[in-house]
Amino acid sequence: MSAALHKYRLQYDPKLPGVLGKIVDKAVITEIENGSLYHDIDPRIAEMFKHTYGKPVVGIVKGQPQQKELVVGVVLSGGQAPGGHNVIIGLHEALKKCGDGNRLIGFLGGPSGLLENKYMVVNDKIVKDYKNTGGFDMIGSGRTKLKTAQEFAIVANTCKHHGINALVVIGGDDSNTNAAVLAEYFASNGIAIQVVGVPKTIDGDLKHGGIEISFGFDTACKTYAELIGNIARDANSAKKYWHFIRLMGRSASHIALECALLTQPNVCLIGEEIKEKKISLKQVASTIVDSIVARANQGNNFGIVLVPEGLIEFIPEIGVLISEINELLSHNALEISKLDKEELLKWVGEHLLDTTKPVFASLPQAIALQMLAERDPHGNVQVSAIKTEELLMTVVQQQLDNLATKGEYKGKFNAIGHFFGYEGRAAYPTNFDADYCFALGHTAYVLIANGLTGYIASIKNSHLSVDQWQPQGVPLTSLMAVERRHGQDNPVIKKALVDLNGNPFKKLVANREQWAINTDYINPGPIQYFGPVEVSDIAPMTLVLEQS
Ligand code: FBP
Repeated sequence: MSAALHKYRLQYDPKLPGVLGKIVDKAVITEIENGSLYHDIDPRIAEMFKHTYGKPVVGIVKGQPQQKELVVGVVLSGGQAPGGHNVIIGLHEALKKCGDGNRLIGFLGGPSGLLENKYMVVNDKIVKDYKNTGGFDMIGSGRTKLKTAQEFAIVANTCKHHGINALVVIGGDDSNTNAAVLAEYFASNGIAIQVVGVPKTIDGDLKHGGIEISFGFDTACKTYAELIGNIARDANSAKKYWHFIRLMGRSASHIALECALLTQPNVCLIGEEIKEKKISLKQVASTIVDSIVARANQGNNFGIVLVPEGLIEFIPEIGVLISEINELLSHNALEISKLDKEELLKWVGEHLLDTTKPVFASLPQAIALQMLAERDPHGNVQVSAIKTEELLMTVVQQQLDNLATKGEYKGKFNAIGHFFGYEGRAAYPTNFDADYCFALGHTAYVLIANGLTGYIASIKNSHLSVDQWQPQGVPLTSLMAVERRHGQDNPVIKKALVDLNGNPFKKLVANREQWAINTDYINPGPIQYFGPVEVSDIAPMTLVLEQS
């Protein structure tokens, strides 16, 4: 805690749009949009959320001072994302500005803190060391999913015990799904506790019409891009390694795409494209092989390949295999729990459909085992534990060996695998994330003070300068779909995947043939917190390309 940077980050005052900075105590909501919001929503969502469905997007304008005294609970949920502390501090500051009796209670270790009533009162003393810092260590986080009516009742009791009027859930798609379900539970049971979400995830996939970006994406991508840029420069200096770099992001490839736009690697695979075009594992490997051969012909036996961690699920034959394994594991949990690793491999191999058996059998054993690892509490396969870069390195090596036997490849292939994920989740937030999170915390306060529930805080025009940001509230049910998880149909917030018609992907497509052959790497360098705004206050490239 004593590093010089830490001291200077504590002194940074996050910027706020006027309506939140100067008049937060008089901020009221105004309806912005309703009609078009629910066009594509599965009709079952209206049935599942009878009390919270169908509300409008709301904006924030100047009105009358708020009167009510508020006790607010806050919980961090899911994986770390830089900026989470600033959401809490933004909420705390707004509560402080708007009433001496207002209080903020942080539940510890994620949603389980609500079940176990583990908490701390957030006050000036607590927050003083956390302003503009990364990580979630102020109150901790966790992945507990609140599922049963019994758990919801416990949460209600915990909140009543503290006199809580509203709960703020800072989380990704799964956690905000939890927030929506909890808001509906409270509303349908006549419990006067509001629930408001805040969009968090480095994955960048909690992004829909009303939500332009989730916090943490910017800092995580800039951290990875620095590392990729350094590796690319090392590769171009030593000229002897191909680096296969897998990047976090669970399903969506937003992180890989943003990092590619920032660093210009030789190959960047996009899971969504591979799924759409039904590209097989062999064909994915041949794309890389084409670049390796072309570069070897110029004497360049080195290069950079970016691999999104969710790629494995998007390769059609492996996606089918994973869905089948998900169903098998969820329907036979008891039988499977008694098996050791070898027995489990054999059991799954025997119980798969005849069409998928050969795909499973063709995988290196280590990868097959990684695919069978325990699902997370939301039923997701843990893609961060599957070493897709190594699978690709193996298949690429096989294809190069074949070409070499035919005399069609004479280069040298030395591959090194990397995985960047945890390295970026607790970094000091960029100025963009620091400001964005502080504004989201204030926005959550305004939604609560105006009596809303089942909403998520968001900022419109976030690609522009902070004075042009427009805070708003988006109804959570407008983001929802019905999906199959744990072998059942459940309401979930749709993950926003890479849009193949969107500007960021088009920019990659326009350049990737050149990047595959040339050495056009960009080394963006480390995140800058001070200095000219062109280096310290840059919005994520994906956001800028999408919004402009
Ligand atoms: P959230 O969706 O909760 O923000 O987490 C995202 C993520 O960082 C993914 O990129 C990654 O696959 C996963 O969490 C890793 O989970 P864990 O922290 O449990 O290892």
